[in-house]
Amino acid sequence: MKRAFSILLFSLLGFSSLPLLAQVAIEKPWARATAPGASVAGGYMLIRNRGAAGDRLVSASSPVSAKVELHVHINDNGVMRMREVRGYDVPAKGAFELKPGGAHLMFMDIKRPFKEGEKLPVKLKFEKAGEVDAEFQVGGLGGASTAHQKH
Ligand SMILES: [Cu+2]
Repeated sequence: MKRAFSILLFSLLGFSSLPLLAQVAIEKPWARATAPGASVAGGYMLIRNRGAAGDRLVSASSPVSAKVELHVHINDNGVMRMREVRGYDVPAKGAFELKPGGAHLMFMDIKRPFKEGEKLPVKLKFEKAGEVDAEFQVGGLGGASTAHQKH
C-alpha cells in the first residue's frame, strides 16, 4: 500500500514538473567565420518548440559583439536587403529556421574576428521559455557572406 502511494506520488511529481522543462530547443547553432576587418557576422540555427503554445524569440546577446540583432532578408524589387525585426515566432510543436539568405542573427561590432572551429556563447531570450543559452560553432567563410559586408 505504501509502495503504491509512493509510485503515485512520484508520477504526480513527474507530471507537475513537465511544464518546467525547456520547451524550446536550439539545434545546430553556427556562425560564419569573418574576413579580416569585418565588423558584423551572421548566426544561424534551428529553433524547435516542443510546447503546446507558440513562443517567440525576442532578443539575443553575446559577449563577443556589442549587440546581436534579429534580421530577415527581404526581396526589394530584386535586391536582397536585410532588415531588423522585433522577434521570430516559433509555432507550437513546430520550428523556425535561421539560415543563410533568410532570417539570421546579426552580431554587430564584433570584438574580434570569428575563427573557424571556435564556439561563441549566445544568450537567447524567449517570451515564454525565458533565457536559453546556446554555443554557436563558427563555420567556414561562405560565399553568401558578402551581403553582410554591406551593412
Ligand atoms: Cu543581417
